[in-house]
Amino acid sequence: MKIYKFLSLLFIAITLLSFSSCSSRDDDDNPQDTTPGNLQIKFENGFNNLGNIVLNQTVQTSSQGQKHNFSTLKYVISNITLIDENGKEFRYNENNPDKGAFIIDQADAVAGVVYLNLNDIPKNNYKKIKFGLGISQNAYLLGMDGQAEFWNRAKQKGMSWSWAAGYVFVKLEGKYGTGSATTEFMNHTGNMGKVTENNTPDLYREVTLNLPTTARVNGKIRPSIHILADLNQFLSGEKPLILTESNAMLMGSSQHLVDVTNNLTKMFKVDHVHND
Ligand SMILES: [Cu+2]
Repeated sequence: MKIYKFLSLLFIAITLLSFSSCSSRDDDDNPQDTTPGNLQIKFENGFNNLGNIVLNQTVQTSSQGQKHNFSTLKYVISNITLIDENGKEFRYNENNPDKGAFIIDQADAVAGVVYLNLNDIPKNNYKKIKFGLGISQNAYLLGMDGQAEFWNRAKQKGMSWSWAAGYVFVKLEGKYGTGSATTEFMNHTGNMGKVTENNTPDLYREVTLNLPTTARVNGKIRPSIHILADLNQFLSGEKPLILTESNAMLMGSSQHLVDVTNNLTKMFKVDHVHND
């Protein structure tokens, strides 16, 4: 009986040893371990000199001296792409709005931050992030059936017109004025349906941002890319804009909204990356 007891103890010891050598092998540095990971993206909407935007509360003065605030601040992000150290791209559900498009709504912000959680990201060290502001024509042209889920979500969030017109890309509403912000405005940007057929501007824009530190995605670390959006770009951007009676209530892709789009395209920057 004693020899059996000894053998079974030996067996347990060997099993334990092989387990521990196994677990020491799937370290972060093991190139053989290709377990995909998750990634979080944080969007923090603010005025760079005032901090987070509180809807109906935070009042900013534009470079042209106009007071303004926001009651609604929403935009669509899609076609998120991660670029590694060698310039290789991972495209997250490209041109598939049901899985790869998101609505950033300041009303959903928790302590100033709106969170996106992406799953099944290939293990890699990423140096850049690229994303679309709005919905690309390639995605829109899939038709309503090709994006029924996201189209419904957009509807619920007030980020759609009729299907023929399509999505609202950026929805800004609030008040503006000289001495104080008292006059209502609404600037809703977006494409007027099929832009080539309708001969209208395409307001979909892609933004590429460098990461100040590498985002190390693997099975154990879920990095978080913390993006700041500086809404000063709206009126005080590359092209300073003044809200007037003629442009304060606009929807679509007219020239003022093209200007707004071009300004907003420059509002994003990655402030920092968390690797934990
Ligand atoms: Cu952060």
